[in-house]
Amino acid sequence: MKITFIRPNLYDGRSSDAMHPLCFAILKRITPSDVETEFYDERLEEIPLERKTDLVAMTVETYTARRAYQIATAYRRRGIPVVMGGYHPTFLPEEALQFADAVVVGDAEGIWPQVVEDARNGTLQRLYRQDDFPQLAGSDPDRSIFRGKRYAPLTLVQYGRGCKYNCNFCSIRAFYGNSLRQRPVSEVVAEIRRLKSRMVFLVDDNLFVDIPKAIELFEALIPLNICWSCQISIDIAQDRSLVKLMQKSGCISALIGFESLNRDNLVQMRKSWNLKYHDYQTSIRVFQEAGIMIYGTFVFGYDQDTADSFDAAVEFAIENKFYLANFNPLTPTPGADLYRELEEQRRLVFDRWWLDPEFRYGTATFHPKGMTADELTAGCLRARLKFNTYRSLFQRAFAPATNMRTPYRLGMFLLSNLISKREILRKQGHRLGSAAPLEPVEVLA
Ligand code: B12
Ligand code: SF4
Repeated sequence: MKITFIRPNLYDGRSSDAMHPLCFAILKRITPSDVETEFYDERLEEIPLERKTDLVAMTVETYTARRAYQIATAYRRRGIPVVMGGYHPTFLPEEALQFADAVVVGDAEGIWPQVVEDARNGTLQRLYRQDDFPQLAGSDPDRSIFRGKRYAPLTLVQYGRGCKYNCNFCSIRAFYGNSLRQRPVSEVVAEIRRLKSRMVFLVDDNLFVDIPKAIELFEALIPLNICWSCQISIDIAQDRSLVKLMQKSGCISALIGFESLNRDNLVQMRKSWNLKYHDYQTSIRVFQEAGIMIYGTFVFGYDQDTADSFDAAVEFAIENKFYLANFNPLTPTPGADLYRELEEQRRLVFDRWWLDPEFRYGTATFHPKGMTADELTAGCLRARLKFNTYRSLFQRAFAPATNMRTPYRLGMFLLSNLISKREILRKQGHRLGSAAPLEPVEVLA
């Protein structure tokens, strides 16, 4: 039996910032060893639809749903069954089942071998529901599946899953519920040692959901002498010794969701804890004095935002010499409370933006209160372009404690900014999927 794993892109083209999709290294590890596997990442290569295979398994996010459904239809027309898993099918299994033969809801661990067995026996079920939150001990992603593919030169490693916060726009709580799970530190350290990578991206949504466990990890990372990046919540700046420990263990950059400069917006999105201990300026100093470069993210479209909010956020990001920054229109995704709220208030522009052929990446999907949807789209694009001008690049580069700390850092700063600029221009205004209409085909016998 042969399984073809597929990571669809947002559209039917290539990207230059692709990172290893960890879910396939996990799926590969838990696939029975007598099953042949192959893997295609549409961000890097065209999917060879004509190649013979027995089962296609795709990961689907909301932004890639339209493209995933198109690819699935192409395979199913050839009589090849398709299984989908990941965030989007977990939130909308009924929708995914219009295009797939089977859907896996939730984590793959503990359920995937059964799916493979059923496919092998021709008894594939429609829905496989992982109602549990499997323990992560023993998880050992098999990255051999990525061999020969040109991904960004950093290694993605997951320590834990879930978040203790519940921001109203975020999919994480809806996916993981209240469960917070970490892998044993010894296994994470062994994995990093084995990979011999000097640059690691810890992909946890919030590395600080359990502070004692974060400390345990950082202490174990010190002897590895690696550089690592992460995603964290800003409230951790209250504990300078912890930030120092991050630095000592090799942290060089952190993605932080600032989201808004307006306190009422933060309250509305259930993120007022962003300002619980310090104002932004003080928190930023704590990280930057420890040499940690900041990748700041902002969303626009909450009730206090107006057409003037964009420039203030860009100025803030440039003045604070952020390593990178993103300025996104608030985008309701299924599963998040925000989606239900906007749907109830009848403020959505599209019925399902992720399937709509008129939707374009980077554009508004709902009607904000303080500006028009078009102003929201234009403001975010303006902010992205302004942050990514060469003038801004030079202004931000001159930060001896962070972006210019070493020649390696400066190189990383320049390269990341140039790739980010190119990807923004490439993705902005792009339709999701290809121009082909969405055509579900009959379920296979
Ligand atoms: C790292 C990351 C990125 C990286 C890229 C990662 C990569 N490999 O290319 C960067 C920073 C570039 C990125 C970009 C974006 N990201 Co992102 N990203 C993540 C993050 C933090 C970790 C991904 C990861 O490695 N997870 C670890 C693996 C093991 O988990 P997993 O993929 O969920 O897989 C498990 C299950 O879902 C399931 N499963 C998944 N697929 C399949 C398939 C089958 C067949 C089966 C059986 C099971 C299964 O089993 C797996 C093992 O248990 C996730 C959040 C998260 N915790 O996952 C967000 C997340 C996936 N990203 C998200 C978004 C929105 C984006 C962007 C669209 C943002 C934007 N506006 O541009 C972009 C574009 C993404 C794209 N599609 O091209 C959202 C998706 C929400 C949604 N509803 O779809 C998430 C959930 C973040 C969030 N807080 O909401 N991202
Ligand atoms: S802190 Fe980050 S990961 Fe956690 S709920 Fe908020 S946005 Fe999501």
